[in-house]
Amino acid sequence: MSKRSGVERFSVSAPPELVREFDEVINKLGQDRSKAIQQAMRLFLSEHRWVDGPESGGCTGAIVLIYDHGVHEAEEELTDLQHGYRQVINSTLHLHIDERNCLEIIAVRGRVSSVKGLIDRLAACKGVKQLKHTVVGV
Ligand code: NI
Repeated sequence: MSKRSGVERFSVSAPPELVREFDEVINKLGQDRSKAIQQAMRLFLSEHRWVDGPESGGCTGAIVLIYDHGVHEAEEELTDLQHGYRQVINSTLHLHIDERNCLEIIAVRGRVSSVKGLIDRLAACKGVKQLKHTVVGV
């Protein structure tokens, strides 16, 4: 590692296929590797840093998930789960993407431990294909 005028250099190991795909997207966007890695690091921090706070600390944010409502009991499981976490869910926006897929945006505010628990349990639900969240500690 070497330091030079406000930047720190470091090397990273990654599977060649991941590097190839990464470079392809970077080239299409007209960016360079360093800028893209910095952006990825900031995203990583925003995704994980809020969990660092005290268990009793508060947080606010949004969870976005895409799921297949055709999967047996997926809808019921997600609804039951959200009822169980109603103390941290401010509102839920539901969009029917197509015949099978749904997108839900869940606005959350409450204890870090509860929001973390909700995210973990949503991610484990049947039919959930994608889950992302943006949460900040308050
Ligand atoms: Ni739907």
